[in-house]
Amino acid sequence: MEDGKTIIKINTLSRMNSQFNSPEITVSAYLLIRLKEIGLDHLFGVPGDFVLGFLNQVLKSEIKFIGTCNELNAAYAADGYARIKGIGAFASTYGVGELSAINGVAGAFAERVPVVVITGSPATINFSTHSLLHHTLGDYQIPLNMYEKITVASTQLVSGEIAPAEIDRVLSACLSHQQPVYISIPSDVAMMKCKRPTAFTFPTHPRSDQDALREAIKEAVNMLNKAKTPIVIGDVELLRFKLQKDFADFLDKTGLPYATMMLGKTLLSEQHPQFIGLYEGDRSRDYVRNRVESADCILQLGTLLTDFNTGGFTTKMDDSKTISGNIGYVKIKHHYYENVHLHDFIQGLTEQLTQRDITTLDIQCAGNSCVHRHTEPFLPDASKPLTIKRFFDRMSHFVKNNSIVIAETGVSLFSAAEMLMPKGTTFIGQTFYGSIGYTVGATLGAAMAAKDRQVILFVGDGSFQVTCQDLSTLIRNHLKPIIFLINNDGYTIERVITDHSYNDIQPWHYHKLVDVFGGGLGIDVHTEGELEEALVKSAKADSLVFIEIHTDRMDCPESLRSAGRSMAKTNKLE
Ligand SMILES: Cc1ncc(C[n+]2csc(CCOP(=O)(O)OP(=O)(O)O)c2C)c(N)n1
Ligand SMILES: [Mg+2]
Repeated sequence: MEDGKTIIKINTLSRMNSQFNSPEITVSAYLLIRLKEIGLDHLFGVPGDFVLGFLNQVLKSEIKFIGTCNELNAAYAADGYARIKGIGAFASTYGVGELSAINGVAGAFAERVPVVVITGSPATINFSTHSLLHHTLGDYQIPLNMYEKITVASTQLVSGEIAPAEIDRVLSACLSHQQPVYISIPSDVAMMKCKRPTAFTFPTHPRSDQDALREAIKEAVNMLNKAKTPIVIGDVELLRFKLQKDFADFLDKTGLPYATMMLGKTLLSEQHPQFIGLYEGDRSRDYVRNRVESADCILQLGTLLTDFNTGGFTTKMDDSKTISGNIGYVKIKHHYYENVHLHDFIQGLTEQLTQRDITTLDIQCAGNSCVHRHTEPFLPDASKPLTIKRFFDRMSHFVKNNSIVIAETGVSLFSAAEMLMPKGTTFIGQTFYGSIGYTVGATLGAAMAAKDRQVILFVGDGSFQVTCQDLSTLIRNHLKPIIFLINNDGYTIERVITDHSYNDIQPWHYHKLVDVFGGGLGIDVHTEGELEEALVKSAKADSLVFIEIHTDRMDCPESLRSAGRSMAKTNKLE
């Protein structure tokens, strides 16, 4: 340890390093070596003249460039990749490219996903002459200024001397905050020489204020020990800050039951015997809602109380019974302990709490009460038109252990959230920021990050129309996700708020797109029997599979209707 930081030597430091035997390498090579060290194997992006120098160096490196059809999808792909691998990145050109990606980066900022934005900008001289080059906006600082709002650190590299320290500073911030960062490399700086990197210093967890930590743990342990029906709610910060193991150890030691919120879905395997299901206020299943709301002590760990997480702010968790541990602070009842970090807090609780008698804790495992139960047999009625309920019932039998399930905002997200995921399955949804079209890019990223895992995407027709081009990138890279497109003739999630003609879209023959884009198996499904046939064919296919599911326009889960009612109210549409 040195200054509270752990030095981790990485032996991959690196083919690129040895490619050039001089004591110096280029700024581009320095950045690429660092990205490789922190776990990046693929870089998404779209070329443009200002970034070509950097991309030429990418081609010589150990990092593979994956071209996408547009920069927004590159950002979504980097986000999906980062959710699996712990880091994601994309490269784009100045102005037109990077600004196309901005919505994808904003989503990563909101949901705490570590994405590195690399933009190739005009040569440094142009920043002082303000020459009216293509893609510029007159003021050369505008893109950087815009990105400053949605990143935790940003830099404009100006020379080979300062580039290494700047790159290290920005990448450290990305990892310690688990949020996006922005690196702008002028085209001349990309090829400037700089020093070789020494081993990267990975940021470690910040140190808690020890007195505050001790006091917070003491108070929390007291409350939990006295409680007869305590409940734990684990959520997104545990995922993002990789505290799953600490959380699992805490559950093993105490035997306490836990729920997750939507953003924290599949935080641990949903087959965990202490997992009771999703808690989302009034949108929860009865048992889960009652179990949480009648608990005499609620321990929230890493929760983010967004509208979708809280069922439209309908959660009822009395502050006077609640302990809440978050990144950087603990709140107990109505007071705060500052500078108490989540990992220290969980570890302290684990040390001091003892095993409870689980027979007294009213633990009904989630499989008994979830909406789409894999515990009940599914018997298809061949001629019956498919409904959303039946489709997701079927899917709860179809998804295999260790899959990655991705669900788009809309009927897909609200339904898939109510499936109990099999062991080892990771669930991805942009449940807070909710930018439609996200999942097509995220599927590309996740499939690239985990080639050995089955990736399943549920996406609505409206969302798919936003970003569908990168279906072709999945095909181009021989990736083989199974995509279920829910064709319900438009924006059902908006129809349940208020239904007018602006929710209609042009109907496409979606399943035929695989042919247009160059390969894969496309199947059209209207009935339960056709779905069974499609699933049999998909099992035999050695390619991407695209199954278009037709359902009624207004067919959706009750949780989505409830969300619609609450959005109508919030937006004064009633
Ligand atoms: C980029 C973006 N534009 C607009 C919206 C508003 N919006 C939310 S959901 C939605 C429609 C989604 O339609 P679809 O994918 O067909 O969902 P489903 O019919 O399954 O509910 C729209 C337009 C958004 N969330 N993101
Ligand atoms: Mg739709």
